[in-house]
Amino acid sequence: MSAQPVPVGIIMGSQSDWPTMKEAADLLDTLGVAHEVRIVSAHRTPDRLWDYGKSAVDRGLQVIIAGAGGAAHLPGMMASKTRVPVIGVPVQTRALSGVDSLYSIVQMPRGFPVATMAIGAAGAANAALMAAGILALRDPELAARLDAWRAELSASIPDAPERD
Ligand code: RP5
Repeated sequence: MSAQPVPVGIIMGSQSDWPTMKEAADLLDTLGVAHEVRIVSAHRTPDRLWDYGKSAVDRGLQVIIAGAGGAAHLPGMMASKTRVPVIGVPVQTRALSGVDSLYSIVQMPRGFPVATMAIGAAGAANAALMAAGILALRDPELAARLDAWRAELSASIPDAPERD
């Protein structure tokens, strides 16, 4: 019997992106969504990027979360290589606070979209939630887990702020 394909690929340009992208991996773990994690750099490992994108459909990937910082070409290049939806996470940089990453990812030409999240950890977590929402369209059990996660978050928000 062949193993179930892993539906979500989390890729990042560098080991230094991991503290940010871990937010996505942890949230997918919480929601029970199987995923793989790889370092794939648009600039340092372009052949790896090409192979990953070329094989994504055949391997059964349904969503790719791609995080990169600075001249963040990884999500866009991945979107050019596969029709699997790509969710881009701009990693916060020291020099320009991640605005460079955001602009590199968000401003795609017509025809090759990248669903671009917020800069940094919140963006990585939201990428996981977006991926889960896409998969939940055809997975009622995941849909229930995602609804429960959202309800729990809402319930944790107090009605009024604590006043000093
Ligand atoms: C990008 O360059 C990576 O995505 C990372 O955010 C940034 C810096 O990489 P390192 O120099 O820390 O490896 O490709």
